Amino acid sequence: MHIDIVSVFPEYFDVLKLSLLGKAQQRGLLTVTAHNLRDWTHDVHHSVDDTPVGGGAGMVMKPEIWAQCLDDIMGLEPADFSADGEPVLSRDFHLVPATGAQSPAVAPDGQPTDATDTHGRPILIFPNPSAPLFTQADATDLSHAERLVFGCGRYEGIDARVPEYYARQGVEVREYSIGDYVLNGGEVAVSAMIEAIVRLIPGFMGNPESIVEESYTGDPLLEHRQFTRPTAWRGLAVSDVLTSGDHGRVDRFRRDEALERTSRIRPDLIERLDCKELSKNDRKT
Ligand code: 6GU
Repeated sequence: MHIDIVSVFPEYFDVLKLSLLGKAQQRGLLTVTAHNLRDWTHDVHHSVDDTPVGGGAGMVMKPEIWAQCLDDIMGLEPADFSADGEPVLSRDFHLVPATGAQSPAVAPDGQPTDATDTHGRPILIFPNPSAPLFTQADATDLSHAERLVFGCGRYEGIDARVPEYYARQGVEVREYSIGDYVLNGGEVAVSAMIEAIVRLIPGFMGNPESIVEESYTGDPLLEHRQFTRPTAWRGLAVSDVLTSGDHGRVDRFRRDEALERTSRIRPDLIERLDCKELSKNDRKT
């Protein structure tokens, strides 16, 4: 998988070099390029925003700069709007090799420089607090993509025509929120999404079972609690069931705890549970 990220704070994504994500990059499972949106500005002040049309507080990120940047990264040519009025919708676009954000998609002779399309069609993703929630199902889905491009907005967001334009060009565009709270910009949201997606790439995790058992995968229950030794610590003991060595009882105990915790902490998840997902023993609980 190759991931491009566009942000006015590309250094923010240095954290992706750490830990398991960094190892995945060393092992060649993943490449990440963080681009500075200001590299696509032409004015002395490198300004990327302007006041909102229709008034209101804050600033909105300018569409031209975003489009020049995203065109370059995705190897798209600007659609031709020179003809009178009606936009020309072009659905064919050629992709540049993922390493060369700056490399031209089209050689001087007009031929695409990379017809092999090694990184597949990109999916373009914009973090947006007003968009649908990003879920584990989205992470699983996106973990199969060969190429993702994230555009991080700041201030009051990016001019809404930018995602609209790329969708019209035939690009798969998605917008996601990561929760019902407001962040200053898309960077934290994009980091969270990338971590959720990349750990699902086959070969990423040392122990693939740890993915299967987690909350939100398999059935949508919160996970049971986990303990390690010592079994008695500072006046708190682990349940005898867990030390009994009886795997059947341990499984039942954990399943009951998952059901109980989910009903108490996230009743919305229980309401969404398909009855088929509950076994006969579960219903007794
Ligand atoms: Cl995707 N962006 C911002 N700015 N705030 C958020 C968010 C995204 N998701 C939740 N809050």
